[in-house]
Amino acid sequence: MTETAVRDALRAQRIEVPSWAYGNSGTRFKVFSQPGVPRTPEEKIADAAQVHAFTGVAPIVSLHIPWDRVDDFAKLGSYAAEQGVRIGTINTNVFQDDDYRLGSVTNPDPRIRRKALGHLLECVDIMDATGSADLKLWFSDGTNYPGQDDIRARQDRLAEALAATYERLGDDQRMLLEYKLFEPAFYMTDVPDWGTAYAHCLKLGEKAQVVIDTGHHAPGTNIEFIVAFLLREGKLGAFDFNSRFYADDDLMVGAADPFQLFRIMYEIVRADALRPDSGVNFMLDQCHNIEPKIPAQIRSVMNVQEATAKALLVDAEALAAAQTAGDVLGANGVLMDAYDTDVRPLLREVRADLGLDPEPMAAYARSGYAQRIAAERVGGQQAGWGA
Ligand code: PSV
Ligand code: MN
Ligand code: MN
Repeated sequence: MTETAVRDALRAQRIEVPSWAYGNSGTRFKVFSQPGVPRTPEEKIADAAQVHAFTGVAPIVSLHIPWDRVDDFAKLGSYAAEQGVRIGTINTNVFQDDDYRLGSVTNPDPRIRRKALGHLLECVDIMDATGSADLKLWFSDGTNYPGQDDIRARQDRLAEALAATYERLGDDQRMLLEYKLFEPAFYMTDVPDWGTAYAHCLKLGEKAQVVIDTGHHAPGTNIEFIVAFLLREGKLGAFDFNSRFYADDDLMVGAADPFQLFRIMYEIVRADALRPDSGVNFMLDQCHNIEPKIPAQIRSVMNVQEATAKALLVDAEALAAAQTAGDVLGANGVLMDAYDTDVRPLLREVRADLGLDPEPMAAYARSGYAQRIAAERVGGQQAGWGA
């Protein structure tokens, strides 16, 4: 790839940020409050707009319903536009009500299954109002003990709810099915892995695709293989980016393992799936429990940019030649050369080309926004509260 093509690709890159990253969060032991956190969906969008203002590549904000429920979603869309961003994926939530103790769409009780499906369909109504193209489905459904419920019957119930939701989608809308190995269910999860998600999506049709949340695998899983496979099958719909040392840690992407992020982005570049119109959506799904939230999102966007820049710098011709020749060390060396490149000067130039400060973290810190919101906002919400 020529240097111009690399720069063009980096300028055109798009990363979606989650509304919930700006609220207070924590673990089951403690939710820490921070000064200035948003009290409303509008304030979350305003904070997200800061991330775009300083990086130039994050103009889309994901909503989570009901955490971001408002009376008038079209109006929220207009508000986002005034802030210089737009509303993206609508994330469903069938996991926080008492009713969902034994599951949502796979619950043995048909009344609760109907309630959960009602929520999924309502989220498509919201997409109609916001102009969103993607519905993200994550189910906490599963069981804690062997014998607790019938694994096969639960798959049938899941398939039924997915089919009903799929039917409701408009022509330009997709549903994205996210899998997760465990948690909150500890024995069996109804959508535990990419294979299960893929099989359901394949049956549903073209508008159903798989979401890879990078924190949702067993330790040691080769995530870039899953990326390559799903891309080849045209079934990779989106990423929830974050990083993890142990389980679903939701730490900043690229913090725990920048090399893994590079390997993932290399498969994206290899499949020409970086383009904003490729059908792959790159979203952050993170919680900033102890660090300030807006800078953490800016840092995360920069981490994705750095991994992407390195992936774009892989000498594809040299790599193919070494692979064809069976030159194991040569091929590995080509990849590592790209990974070992310091791409920060290149990214500074890309930002300057976009009319931005080359150092987004420092520029945000100087802007005074953090001090302003701390003074203006009292009683900020916990992420996932206010439903
Ligand atoms: C579940 O762990 C998950 O990754 C899903 O994407 C949820 O919607 C999200 O976290 C909530 O933060
Ligand atoms: Mn996720
Ligand atoms: Mn998660």
